[in-house]
Amino acid sequence: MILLLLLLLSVTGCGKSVEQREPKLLLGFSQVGSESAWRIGNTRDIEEQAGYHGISLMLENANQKQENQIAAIRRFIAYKVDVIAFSPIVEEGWDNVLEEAREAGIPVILVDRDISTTKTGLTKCLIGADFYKEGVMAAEYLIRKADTLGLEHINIVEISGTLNSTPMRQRQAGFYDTIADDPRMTVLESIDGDFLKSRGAECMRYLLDKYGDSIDVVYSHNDEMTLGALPEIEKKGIAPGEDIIIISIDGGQEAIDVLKKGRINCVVECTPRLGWQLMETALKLKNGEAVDAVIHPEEQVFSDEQDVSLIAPRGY
Ligand code: GZL
Repeated sequence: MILLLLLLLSVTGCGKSVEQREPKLLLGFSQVGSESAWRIGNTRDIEEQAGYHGISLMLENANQKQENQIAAIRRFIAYKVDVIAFSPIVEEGWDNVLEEAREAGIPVILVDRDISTTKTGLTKCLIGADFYKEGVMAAEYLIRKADTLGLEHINIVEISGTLNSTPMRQRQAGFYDTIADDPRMTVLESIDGDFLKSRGAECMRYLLDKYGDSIDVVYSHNDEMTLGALPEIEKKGIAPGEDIIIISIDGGQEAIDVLKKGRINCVVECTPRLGWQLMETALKLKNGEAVDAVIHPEEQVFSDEQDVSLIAPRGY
């Protein structure tokens, strides 16, 4: 009986671990880079979820270059992967390579960021945050804060993410649209910080030199740039979170720790945990099942309006 059972297990593969079983599909994923704690957390989550789902993952890091992403997608096509997924560093410039994927019969999933195209059917699904809503939530916090403090005129500087990327365009649009009708609000200047900590510091130095203590609010499109900006503010003898309202986006552990210390006033969450949805969607496409065109994760706002000591560990 034991021999029969062992023979049965070896034939059906039931005795194999997930790693040893034939992968359910081969997924090619082109990642933007490693520019932030968010991005690193996103990569880690995708790798973990591929393992849990028994999916073989070919993950390529583009190191912030669109040409590297295009080359990676072409390699995935040549390798005949079952599904291609990528987070487009910017919205334009993808039509040709995505038409090549379509001609090869390989479905494409957008993760995190979107593309801009006049063509239809180049991708099957977008799994990522509602960045416009993140911008709205950031502005709604500022309006509440201004009401609470009784501020009559508010000068805002914006440190934006990578130009022409979906998060940069939509976080800006959501924020601007929400403050548009508030006569107290003035945006002094918006400057490209490219989602990088070093650029965040450079941008803040420039803005402080130009506008000095007339700055009331810093609206930063991600935590990395915010964390680069804070020491530049403090070098001027200005207390971030007190003398200047600091609003950031992502919600990584380092920024939450700084929020708890009162040096940031508001952090809008942008979850990097997109891996489970990606793998579930890839499996549906492999099996010829319908998938949703857009999948947005739930997201929240952390701010000095709440008991920040209760915020659980963030995991990225
Ligand atoms: C947002 C993601 C952004 C993060 C940054 O989903 O595209 O890119 O906000 C990251 O930290 O660089």
